Amino acid sequence: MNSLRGKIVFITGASSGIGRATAIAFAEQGARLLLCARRIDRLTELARELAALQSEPDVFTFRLDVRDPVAVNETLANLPEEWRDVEVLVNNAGLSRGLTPLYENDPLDWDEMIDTNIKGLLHVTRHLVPGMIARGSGHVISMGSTAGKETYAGGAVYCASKAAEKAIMEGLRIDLIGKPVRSTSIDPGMVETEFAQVRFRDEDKGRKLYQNITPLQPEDVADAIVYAATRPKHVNIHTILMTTIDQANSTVFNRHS
Ligand code: NDP
Ligand code: 8X3
Repeated sequence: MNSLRGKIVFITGASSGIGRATAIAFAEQGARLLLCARRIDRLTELARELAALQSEPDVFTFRLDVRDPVAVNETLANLPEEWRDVEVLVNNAGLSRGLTPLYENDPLDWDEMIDTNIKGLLHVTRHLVPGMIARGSGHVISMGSTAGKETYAGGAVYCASKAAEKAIMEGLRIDLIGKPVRSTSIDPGMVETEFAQVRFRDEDKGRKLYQNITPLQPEDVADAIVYAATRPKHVNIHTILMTTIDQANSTVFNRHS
């Protein structure tokens, strides 16, 4: 097993859902946590929670909008010296907007999804991988989705963004061949987070999506992320495709009533 004790794990979008659960799961491994999101108040609250869980939590939180490439490069370049050697990058920040036919979509929603899910992932990865190569160790783990495997109605651009994540992670793996840096795509189906509330811009509608079904929980996904990161260093987990037992693919669900 690859111990992460004392190693820096950087999680984008740690203020909610999968990113938040992943921060807690890596803290349990004794990792040092570098956490960003736009909602800094949420990160401060999480850091407080981690302090209650651990005797000596080592957490550094900062505000970052991954859609802004200048901010990504400047903020990461100016991290305190002791927080720069990222061992594991978790590209988790992401979102969907809307569930309507493509020809009825608001193009601003396309920008938000593409700028976050694709370009945000690219800029953060581009900034951090050279250091991993130079130090001779690193791991890039990105959030894909069943949506990147099979497109569903109303999800053309979100699904495209996750299909892009799949291609980017495959390309990164090819480009890293011969280098001691691993790359993994974690591809869940429905996970009960704020994802649907953000998609619909409606808390009630978002919550209802997870009724009459047993969805994956953020902790299930965090567990898979930690699994990939803690394999021996010669083991590269390419993808983990995972759903609740109530989901067969992007469109087939077992609703309980
Ligand atoms: P949540 O909405 O609960 O969390 C999304 C996180 O992303 C938040 O912390 C949010 O923080 C952050 N984020 C969004 N935009 C930005 C941005 N521009 N800059 C920085 N951080 C940002 O959703 P999930 O936890 O479900 O989603 C996490 C990832 O998992 C996403 O990539 C999503 O596509 C993927 N996924 C989700 C599934 C699901 O069913 N829930 C299934 C498969 C994949 P803040 O708003 O504070 O910036
Ligand atoms: C999130 C899962 O099916 O809502 O990627 O797109 S889904």
